[in-house]
Amino acid sequence: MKNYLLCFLFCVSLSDSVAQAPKRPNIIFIMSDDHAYQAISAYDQRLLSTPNIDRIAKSGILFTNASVTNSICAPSRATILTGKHSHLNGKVDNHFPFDTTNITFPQILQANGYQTAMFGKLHFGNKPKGFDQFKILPDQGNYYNPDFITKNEGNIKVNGYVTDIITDMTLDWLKKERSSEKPFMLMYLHKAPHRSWLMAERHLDEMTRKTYPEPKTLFDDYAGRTSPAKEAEMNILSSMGWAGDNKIYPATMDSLKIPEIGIDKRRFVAEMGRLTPSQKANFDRVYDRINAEFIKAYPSMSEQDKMRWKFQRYMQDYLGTLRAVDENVGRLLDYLEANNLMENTMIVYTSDQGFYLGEHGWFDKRFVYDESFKTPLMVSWPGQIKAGQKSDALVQNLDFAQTFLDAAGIPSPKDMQGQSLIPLMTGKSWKRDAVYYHYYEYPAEHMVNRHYAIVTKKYKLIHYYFSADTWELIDREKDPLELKNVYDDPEYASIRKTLHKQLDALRLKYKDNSTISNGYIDRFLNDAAAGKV
Ligand code: SGN
Ligand code: CA
Repeated sequence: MKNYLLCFLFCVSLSDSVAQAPKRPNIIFIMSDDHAYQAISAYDQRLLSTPNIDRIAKSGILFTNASVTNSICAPSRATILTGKHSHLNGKVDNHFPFDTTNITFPQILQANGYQTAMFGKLHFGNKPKGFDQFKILPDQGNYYNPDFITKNEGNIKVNGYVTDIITDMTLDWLKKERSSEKPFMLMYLHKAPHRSWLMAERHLDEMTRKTYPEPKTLFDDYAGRTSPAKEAEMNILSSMGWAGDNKIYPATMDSLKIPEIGIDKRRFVAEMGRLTPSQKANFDRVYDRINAEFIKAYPSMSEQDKMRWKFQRYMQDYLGTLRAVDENVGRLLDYLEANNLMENTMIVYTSDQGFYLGEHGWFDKRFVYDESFKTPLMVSWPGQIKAGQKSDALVQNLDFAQTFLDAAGIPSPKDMQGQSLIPLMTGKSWKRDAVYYHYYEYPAEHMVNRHYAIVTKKYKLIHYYFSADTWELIDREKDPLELKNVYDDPEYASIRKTLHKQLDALRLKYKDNSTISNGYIDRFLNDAAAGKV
């Protein structure tokens, strides 16, 4: 704590000199929630065209190996803000409030003369520090007619669609509140495409008629890996709700005698209950059609057919929410262009983690396997970052804080654990051979066992350690679909030994000796006893 403060004061004391430096850049951090890189056309054209998000990649750099340190929402956000791994910033899981004694990069930027604002999803259980303005969703927020916690107006409810509203708020701030005297740092944080995947009314007709290619591993039987993959509760067929997720009416489920998965029907009813009569009429029209077709098809469906049907419905809704994200990113970029704000602005597009779009039969995230461990990342900064670059460097969400401080010419606190990406993005030398990963939220929704891992460009060495105690070694080059654990294969004996050594060194470097002792389990059990989980 003392260190944080010392560093904070040190950085503040720099503000006088730094404030005079010419042209400190504006920083716009755009982040969506659960946006898989497979659903961005700059990465992959099979699923969705995202021409506006792609504009950022085209005018800057696209990272193909960006990853998170802990693939879950609030912990990822805490790592982004603090530049520290979860075990040091304390936000190991989604359940408990963020420790606001942490010093975050927005606080440092603000103290050094930046105007700061945040709009959208934070998911911390408390208000952000270091912001001149904020309007944030409480907890996960809602897609329709959402509530907001605001800095100056208390709690408000705004009618409309969340992705449009967050953008309206952001543009309003740029137009009416932005100071021409100061550089700004703006966090523009979408709720979409988070579950329960409600798209904007204007996309319903078009997006619910599309079909999508299935991933190669949709019918993964998890045979090649240790038990956590099989035990996770995120298989589309067995864990995705017919009502809450796929929008089959509870009455349709009853008439077809389809068993409910979790509190699936209640989730659907609650979502629909938020709609205004005119919004509801639009959804009813589309859902009536889907239900009528389903009632005809269901009696002759095999288990494989059901999986295929659910996958298609999932893709329609998930990708449907992203249509509005892309349109709204376009609105923001258009505004910046029209107002000469592109030139001296660093723009980042990323997600709080990746997401499974049917790979391994899954939805959700949490695992260190690629689709949730990796996250989309692209950065533009005209004049500083050359357009049209691609990098496969092992960068992480851990690096944002130091990157932004570096861009502003402010030294980073010594206890931040990332690395500024500016040398890398501007063609100077930058090196990292391996990254560290640690996921904790178990037992919890989706039941992904705790694990930590070292990831290099060639291998992953993973230790699952709570409900199971198993090791996995994945050869990323030979087995890009990550289906085969070669930990006990004699051919990999020496690689295994080297990776174990590297992993030990990385845990030491990042000061992580925590496994079950992080206290999460005790808090979880207490919460469960109090009926909060
Ligand atoms: C909700 C979702 C989960 C999701 C978590 C965490 N269930 O609980 O599927 O894993 O959020 O997501 S839901 O039925 O309530 O939609 S995170 O992005 O916030 O970490
Ligand atoms: Ca998320």
